[in-house]
Amino acid sequence: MKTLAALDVANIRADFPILGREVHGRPLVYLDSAASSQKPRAVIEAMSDYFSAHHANVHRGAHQLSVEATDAYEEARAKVARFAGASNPDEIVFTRGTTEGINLVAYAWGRSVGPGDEIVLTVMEHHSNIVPWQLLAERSGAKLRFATLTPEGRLDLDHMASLVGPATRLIGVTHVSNTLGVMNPVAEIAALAHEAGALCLVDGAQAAPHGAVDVRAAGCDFYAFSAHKMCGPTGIGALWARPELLEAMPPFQGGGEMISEVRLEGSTWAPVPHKFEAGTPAIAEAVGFGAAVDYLEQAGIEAIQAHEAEITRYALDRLSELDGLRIVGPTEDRLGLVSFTYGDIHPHDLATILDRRGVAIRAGHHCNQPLMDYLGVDATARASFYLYTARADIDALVEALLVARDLFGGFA
Ligand code: C6P
Repeated sequence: MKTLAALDVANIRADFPILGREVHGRPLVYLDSAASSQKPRAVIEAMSDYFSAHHANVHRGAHQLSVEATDAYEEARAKVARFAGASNPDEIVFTRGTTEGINLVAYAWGRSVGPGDEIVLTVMEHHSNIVPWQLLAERSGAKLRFATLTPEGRLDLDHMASLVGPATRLIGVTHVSNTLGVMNPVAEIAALAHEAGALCLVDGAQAAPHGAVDVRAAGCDFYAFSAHKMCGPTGIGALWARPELLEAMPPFQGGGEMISEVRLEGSTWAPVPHKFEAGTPAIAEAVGFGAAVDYLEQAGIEAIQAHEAEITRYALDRLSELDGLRIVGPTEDRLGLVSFTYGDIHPHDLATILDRRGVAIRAGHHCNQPLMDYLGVDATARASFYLYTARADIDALVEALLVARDLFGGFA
């Protein structure tokens, strides 16, 4: 049996320059990777090297630098395609991130949606996978329907199935919830969509960083994710789509790069994926995205997943020792993040107190307002983990939470 080499967290941490800094005079304890991960030196240097030695615009010039920039950009696309399990780099459209990927689908594919059509979503969706569909519903007259949760805080698949019918055109679902930390069975959901003659879009923003993206295994039609949550830069992400859908869909934005020919009477489009990449793209960011994929693969996706499972278990165990702490969502099988409330301390106050001790967590609705409404809470605190998270980070979190409780004079 193949044994898995454990992640060398001390070595991994040394790759992330920012983890060596202090905040308010204390060592940084970064527990906000689900909002955005930190960047390893390999990514920072790849982008710096690109600007120092290779930069020019892509797909335009016949000169050497333009050729080098184009090669670097397209090489990054091939790496991202391989990481996502795509069959071909042309199935990957570079976007500004998950949000833009979903907007692209809601706008371009959404042109075929009309009155009487239905889009099925879930109450645990991030605003990025709700608002674009609300805009589409306004434009088209289509109706949105929302699947609810089981009492444990997982997607209620039976309820979702009851919403799907002949009017359903698409099911949009998050692969991993950014508040509940649960992973949804996307292959099963895609099959449900296909049985009804509908499509399935997966929001992979919180799954891709953990190496959980395999578009073929997911069996879905669209899969969107962001580089900045997976060790890459901000301003770039990927939308994978089935090639025939990319061929059939009209463009999203118009401009340079996305055309074949432009005449005053009308224009024709560049082949996919360029049809969906109007204007000068984020070239250095694509290079950084490719370097991030290399970095994660070198660290070892399975080793990262094993480390995150272990650290999440440790966090759940340590947090459950605290009186007054309530985990929001399931207490088992969470992927890399824990949301909680603590006594009657408002999560924003909690985050501020923790910050004074160098501990960075997120507090608020996490762009999940409908989920907060559904759960009957205003906000939660959230600690999220990644390949560089050490047990000492969790211990520092627990210690800081005890300090916060004492500051508030304990709980009734
Ligand atoms: N969630 C969080 O702290 P962008 O901003 O486009 O890179 O990703 C949007 C997005 C979409 N779906 C899910 C499930 C997400 O978690 C996010 C980003 C961050 O939870 C910022 S709100």
